[in-house]
Amino acid sequence: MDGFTPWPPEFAARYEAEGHWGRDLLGDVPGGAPGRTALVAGDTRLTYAELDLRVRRAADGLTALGLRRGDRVIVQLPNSAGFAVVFLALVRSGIVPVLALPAHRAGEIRELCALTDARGYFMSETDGDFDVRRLARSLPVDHVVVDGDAGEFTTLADVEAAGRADSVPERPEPGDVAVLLLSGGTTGSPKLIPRTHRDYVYNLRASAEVCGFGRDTVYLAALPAAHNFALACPGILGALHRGGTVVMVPTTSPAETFPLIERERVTVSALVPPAALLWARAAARTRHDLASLRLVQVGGARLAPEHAATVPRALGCALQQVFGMAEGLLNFTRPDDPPHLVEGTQGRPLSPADEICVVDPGGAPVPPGEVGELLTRGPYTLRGYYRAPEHNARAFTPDGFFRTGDLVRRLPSGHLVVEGRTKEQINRGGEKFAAAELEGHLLAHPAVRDAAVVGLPDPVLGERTCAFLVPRDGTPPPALAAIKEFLRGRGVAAFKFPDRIEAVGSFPLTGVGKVDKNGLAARLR
Ligand code: J2J
Repeated sequence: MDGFTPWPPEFAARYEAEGHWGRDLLGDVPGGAPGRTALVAGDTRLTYAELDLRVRRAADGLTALGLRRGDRVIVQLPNSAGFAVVFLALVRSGIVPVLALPAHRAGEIRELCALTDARGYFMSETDGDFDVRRLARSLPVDHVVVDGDAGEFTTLADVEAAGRADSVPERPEPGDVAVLLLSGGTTGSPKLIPRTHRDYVYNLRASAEVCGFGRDTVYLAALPAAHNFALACPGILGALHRGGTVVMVPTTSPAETFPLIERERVTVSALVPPAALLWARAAARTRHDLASLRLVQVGGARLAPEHAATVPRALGCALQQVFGMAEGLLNFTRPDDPPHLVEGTQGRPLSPADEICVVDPGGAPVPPGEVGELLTRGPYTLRGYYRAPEHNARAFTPDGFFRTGDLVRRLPSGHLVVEGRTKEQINRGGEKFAAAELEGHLLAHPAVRDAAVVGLPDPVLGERTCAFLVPRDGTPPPALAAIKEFLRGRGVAAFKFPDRIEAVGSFPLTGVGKVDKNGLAARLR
């Protein structure tokens, strides 16, 4: 596939020789006994045999539509049986899903379409105020497939009905790109992460091993399935690989998840810190039985050490901290780690082949135990973003280490503590976006001369978004509500909306003439 940076041959040979990379394909990952329950979502319950049948028909139906190995399609589906069927059918046929979040809106979907030359758009029925059909009509794709009432488009059910269960599809190669994941972003335009069959299979298999997933695992996918954490760390794919059961729900809200935990005897789930806090609080007064829960994985943003102690106590299960990234590297605290490591660190690398470097701003390694930027290289960490050569020249060192933009401290045990970041990204309770992206939208507002987006500390979200605006001469600064309306009109996902607007006359500058964002944030303290 064009725009994909492969691992250098000597690294590929090593990852194969060491047994990290095999020949298995992502679409063949489900590994449960035919009669066991693979998937529960809403009113749908599928055994492994039923899931496989639906995936085989859908894969053939997609080929009948004219989609081919290597084609890209945008998938924007909530946590549902449809997501699992579409995802597995696509990767089995070598068609590459570009995983958009349900929260994305027309602006983001259009950009992803343009970046990937997508041939298809997979969506669900209109949700709330989002006129997804109007968007679908305007996209330059050959196929729109709807999970639900399709109107003028094709339904997923039609695709499955048109497909034969006994046809033998063309199979991708293990080194092919299987899926494109969305990066949290640090620039004005979206960045996509190519994950190959062999690196992603390794990712989910090794994660399932570390987390002890097995046939008795009942995994609740409450974070968006399009997110790496819920998809493959070990997530949905890890649970299916080990023959467990996946329960899909499109929200982390206790009102919806707790009844499901009780009914399905859920054993494990993954959460971002704000959701974990919500669960801990709700657990104190719930009438639902959560005793089946054995493990809650928390990651995506910093979990405060005091919460790390209270969350597992309130839920009556073990905690695992996960410091991961869709780009690759995953760190987990381990089941046999002592409490001070589980509560006070974000885990250690998943793989013995993960290479970790902690460096100062000049790129030199810092003394052991000191804070520096985390660089990494390994068998499931990307070597380049998709179709982004200029950005890649900055995001990687010449010897292929990915510059994570995270500031960490490494303990003698190898565990990492996340201390901050260098990248200009907002992490609002685990939902990420580039400051530059929001600034770009704000600059398009007629009353805005300059914009700087900064994350401010927040006790629940970790961070909330403040947009500092320099109004144009003679215009009053726009109010927060007006800015949100403006962003909605531009098709921007709501999680990128600022929580607060501050009008200023000018921006303070750093010594090298950049906007001093620390200085701006300090003004509010
Ligand atoms: C502090 N910051 C964290 C943590 C991620 C598992 C878990 C998370 C993600 C994820 C993921 C953090 N403490 N525990 O893909 O498989 C911040 C860092 C990191 C960025 C990556 C997974 N866990 N972060 O969050 O691609 O800044 O992946 O570089 O969405 O989130 O974001 P993302």
